[in-house]
Amino acid sequence: WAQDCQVANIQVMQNFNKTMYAGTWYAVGKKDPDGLFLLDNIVATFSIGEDGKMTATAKGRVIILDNWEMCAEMFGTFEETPEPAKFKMKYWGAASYLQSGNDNHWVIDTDYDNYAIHYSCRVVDTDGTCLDSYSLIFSRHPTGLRAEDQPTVTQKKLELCLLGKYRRVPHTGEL
Ligand code: ODT
Repeated sequence: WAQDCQVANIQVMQNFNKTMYAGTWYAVGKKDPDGLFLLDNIVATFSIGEDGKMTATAKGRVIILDNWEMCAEMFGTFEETPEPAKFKMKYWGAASYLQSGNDNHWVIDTDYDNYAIHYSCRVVDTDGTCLDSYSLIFSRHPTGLRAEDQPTVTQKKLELCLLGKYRRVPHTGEL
């Protein structure tokens, strides 16, 4: 298998089914981008509209203005691409001082019922590797990943060239 760290060679979920992906996911692991935004208690809920388009809301604890902590309510719309598991995510916050932007949103792998691995490269370096990425490990269960899903997730982290770069995302039930 190829682990050359080229963004263009990253394998994504085959035959991605957004209807099965819909619903609530709890972030249990995160590799942060430059300029970290979402800290912990991150929960994302995906929906498919009548027009077939995917949208999402996300909540999480954030730090803004360097040291102000709050619970952020975020919204996202997803533009499809020729590859079903690769989206463009336009996002913004319920409040104007929250982050907004347009990121890649790739679903690397999921079994739809237990785990999902998300990846976003914001800046591709001149050598084709990623200069600024973030990635979330999602579970359908706030308590974390099932033991049997951990080897799969570890393998995907390795393929993303991000093994060892994730931190645990706690769910303290504060939100
Ligand atoms: O935490 C960071 O530093 C980067 C976070 C990017 C902003 C996320 C905005 C969420 C918009 C609505 C929800 C979408 C669900 C997304 C799932 C994964 C990406 C966060």
